[in-house]
Amino acid sequence: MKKIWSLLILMLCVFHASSQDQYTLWLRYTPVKDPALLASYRRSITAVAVTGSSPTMEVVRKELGNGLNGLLETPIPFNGNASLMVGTIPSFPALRDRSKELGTEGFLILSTVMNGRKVTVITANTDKGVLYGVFHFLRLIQTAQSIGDLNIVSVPRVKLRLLDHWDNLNRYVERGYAGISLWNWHTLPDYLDSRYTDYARYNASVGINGAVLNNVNANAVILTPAYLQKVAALANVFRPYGIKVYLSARFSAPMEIGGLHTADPLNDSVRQWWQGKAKEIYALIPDFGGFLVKANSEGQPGPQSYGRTHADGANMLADAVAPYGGIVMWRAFVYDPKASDRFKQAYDEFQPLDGKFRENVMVQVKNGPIDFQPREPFSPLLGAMPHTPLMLEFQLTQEYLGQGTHLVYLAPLFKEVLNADTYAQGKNSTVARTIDGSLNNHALSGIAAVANIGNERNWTGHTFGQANWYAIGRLSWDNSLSSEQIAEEWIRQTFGNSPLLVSSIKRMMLASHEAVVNYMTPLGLHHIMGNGHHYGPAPWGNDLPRADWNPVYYHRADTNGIGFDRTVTGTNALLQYRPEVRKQFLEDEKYLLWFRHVSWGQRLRSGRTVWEELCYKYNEGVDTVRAMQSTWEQLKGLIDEERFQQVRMLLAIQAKEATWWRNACLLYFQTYSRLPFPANYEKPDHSLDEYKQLSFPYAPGN
Ligand code: GCV
Repeated sequence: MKKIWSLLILMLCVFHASSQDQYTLWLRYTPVKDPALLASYRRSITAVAVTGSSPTMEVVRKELGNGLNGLLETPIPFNGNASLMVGTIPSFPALRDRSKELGTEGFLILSTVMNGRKVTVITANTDKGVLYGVFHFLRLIQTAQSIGDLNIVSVPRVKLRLLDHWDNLNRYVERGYAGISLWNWHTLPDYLDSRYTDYARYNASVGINGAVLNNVNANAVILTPAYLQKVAALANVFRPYGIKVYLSARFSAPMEIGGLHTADPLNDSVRQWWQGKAKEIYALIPDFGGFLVKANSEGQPGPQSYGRTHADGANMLADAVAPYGGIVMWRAFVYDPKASDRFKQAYDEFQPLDGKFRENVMVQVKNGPIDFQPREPFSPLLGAMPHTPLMLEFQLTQEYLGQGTHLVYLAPLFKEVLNADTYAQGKNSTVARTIDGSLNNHALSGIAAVANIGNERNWTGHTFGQANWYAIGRLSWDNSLSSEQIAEEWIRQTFGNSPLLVSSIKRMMLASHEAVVNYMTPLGLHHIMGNGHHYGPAPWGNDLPRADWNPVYYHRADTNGIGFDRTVTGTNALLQYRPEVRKQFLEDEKYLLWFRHVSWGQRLRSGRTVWEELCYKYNEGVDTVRAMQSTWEQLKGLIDEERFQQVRMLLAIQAKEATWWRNACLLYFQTYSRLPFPANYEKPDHSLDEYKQLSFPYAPGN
């Protein structure tokens, strides 16, 4: 009987431990398995000394305590005889010279000799820098690296590294697939859920230093006194972790909550209202980051309603927050049914405003010209506003990339954009250099990513969604890291250091972005998904009142061919890029249908015709997902059963949906190409009509 009880208790512990595991993301701090490594770590870290007493240094102490005790499976004393010494530069007079290299957030991890003893020092100019250094040090141990001889200087390339939450005040998350919003506005400010602290901690561990708490489709209520108290409570929790809060501001707030009859940015009462609001916010939150604004876009109010420009609107808000060091992030995501091509609109509206924004305004540009598609050419604005600091916006939540159920590792997408050359100032004017401010000497620089986080126990719903959160933090900090390096770091910390696990999961992750491009939108197809919820394929979609909402607007398939002619014979959107870029986009078949309408019979580099290549690519996408499934199957027993089964089921959904995408799209395009499927291709399991009949009134996130 006693045995049965012990067994039951053990089973409960195992169950509990495994469900805890997913909550703890990449900070699992499980004991180092390799005995030789463990012994060497234990020899190097016999005791720790942390100097400093701020709330951030308390976090440092706690993190080191938990981290080292967990990893080394032994309590590490915190005392003066330390072999690991942690504190800001003034604690280490001998290292004063290194201060210049580190800026306000960078850190130094150094193996050195002090007072005749071999020690490791983690230092920085600020407490926040020390915290980043500590997380890095723990990452080295978690990923089984040697810590014997370190001289690491790491400084973030980009200053503002933000998550944008599209969270509504009723906790519904627009395009959210991981539960409801983390922010429980109803119980704030009195009840501080421990998840708020954990959220800040995980962000800090990958270098994220800001969060826009509410949806860009904003509700003015967030700016009322009661809600600002709630925002301030979150800011207090986040502060020790170096995370600032920002808010999406509704442009018409002076009317909705301020009782004014206008929101005209040049109106004195409006200007005063925003100044008063800024004063009120900064009294509560002295380090408030600033405002994010979506204006004159998808029904949101904005300065154009008063005949004013985006610059007028942004500058008015910028003036209000400037006295306190705040900034305004003004989004360039605009499109209008009157435009000849949605692709061109952001450039047409914003490029002429270059140089007209205040110094504390950043224009926030989505990575592509349309809307977070599986693959987009980089937005032409990224090479066209040298006088304005541009903030790059990515999307972690997979609105167009399989939503909550597809395993898609996004670092390759981020890297493709960051590495793209705009040629704005000759060769090597990459998007990365534009965004980190080095190309045009901007003091402000930033990357924002639409969060994929909700209140699901494992934060992101899909375990592999965690990798995208991780990746955006690491890449915003250091855009020279490769997708592969980041994947490997994440896998080792999340699943362990077993070589088979690492290599197999990495293979799956690195193949996954190209796979989703292939099974959804190969060869440059874009925006052919279901209406509204954006779930599943609907290339036939043509019944919405605005042309630029309909998939047929984007693929332009007819009996002659397929693709959107954006060359000089079409909308000439290509002209928004430098000649070198134009040439590349015309040559690179990855972007073929973004820029050209080509005949079904045209031969491509592979020797296949456009129709054959489309079939080939769709099929390749499906095959890759099936290969991911069999790789995963081989990992049974090497991963805890809970995660193994979850990912297995999700991969099955992904394989089913990839097949659905392939079949529905090819059957539809075949009505124009009038060509057969290549011999021995898997036959579609439904007719085109059956696919068209599918309806998903309750698909999430809409
Ligand atoms: C927050 C797309 C999404 C919208 C989103 C919008 C934006 O259109 O479908 O949900 O709105 O982008 O980025 O503002």
